[in-house]
Amino acid sequence: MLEKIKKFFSKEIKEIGDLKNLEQLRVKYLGRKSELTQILRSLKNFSIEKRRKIGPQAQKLKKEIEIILTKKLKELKAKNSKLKVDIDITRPGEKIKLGHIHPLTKIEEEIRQIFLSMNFSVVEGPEVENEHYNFDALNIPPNHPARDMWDTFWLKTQTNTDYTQIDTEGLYKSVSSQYKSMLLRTHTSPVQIRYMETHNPPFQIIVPGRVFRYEAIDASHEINFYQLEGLIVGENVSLANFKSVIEEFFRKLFGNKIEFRFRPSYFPFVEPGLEVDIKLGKDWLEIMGAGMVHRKVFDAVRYNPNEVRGIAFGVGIDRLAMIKYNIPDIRLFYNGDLRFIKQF
Ligand code: YSA
Repeated sequence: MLEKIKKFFSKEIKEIGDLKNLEQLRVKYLGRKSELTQILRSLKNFSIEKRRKIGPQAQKLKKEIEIILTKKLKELKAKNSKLKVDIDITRPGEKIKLGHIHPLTKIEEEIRQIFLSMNFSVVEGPEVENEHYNFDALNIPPNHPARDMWDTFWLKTQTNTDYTQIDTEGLYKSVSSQYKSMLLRTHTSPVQIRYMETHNPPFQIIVPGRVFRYEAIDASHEINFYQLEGLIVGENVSLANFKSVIEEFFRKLFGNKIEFRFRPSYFPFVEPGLEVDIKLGKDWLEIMGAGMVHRKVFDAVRYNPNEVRGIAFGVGIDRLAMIKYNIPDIRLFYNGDLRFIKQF
């Protein structure tokens, strides 16, 4: 009898596919009116011998059936919960939030691509610099009046006290030829020196990067902004090369409508020096300093000034972005207003 119950149960459980049928099966085999329950209940009417024989077997079968039913119950529940996730087409979709690329990142990438297409290599340098690379090697020795062109964030370092001191007028004064005062770079030009120290001409590079100046903020000046340095060094490099590179760069970045002009200027690390302005409405906006690399700069990196010539430029990336995207105030780039960023 028990064998028969076991056989039928084993067969039927295999065909169960949902919770309702499983419950019916449980009632059929373990319910009050089930054959097994009847057997267990009638044990008391059996002889002792029979009771001893059938009792444990019936209990064992009951346990087995319970275990199998529980296992099946778990299986069906797990299947059901998976099904719900997969097929609940009434659930509202989740909106995917897309980030935006900052306009300065966007224009920098575009500028990189333009110069890469003109065979320039992209180089980077440190934002925390020392006085030697930011000034001295660029022909701006201590106390040179041109240092005032770059209002500097100086950093307090231990080496400062070793090699520099504050003089009677409260000015920073170098007391050793090996001084190494640290600062936040005021322009990307120090990377010119770093690159030339470790590479031989001919080459043409650009250096995009963040720079810092301790100066008053207004619509076109920030204390933290971005520059792109350019440097071409070779045997027959001239200002004509500079003009053609810059013209092509502007045409690729702004299209043919842009109006710009070259104007004589002064930087200690070039001779001659010039600046480039772009026309904005009725006004001109200064965007770039440039010139022929000064002999003293070549001396500092141990190039022979009689053998090589170079042109260099430093352009404000923020100003280029202001022109390209028609942004009236540089501060918009840095105030973190998402309404502004989301337009790009
Ligand atoms: C000049 C000659 C070279 O051979 C190479 C590079 C240079 C540029 C030089 N290193 C320099 O920094 N010149 S600069 O002070 O006139 O700055 C260059 C450009 O950076 C400016 O034309 C302007 O576009 C941008 N700039 C300067 N100060 C800024 C600024 N942009 C935003 N905020 C400021 N405070």
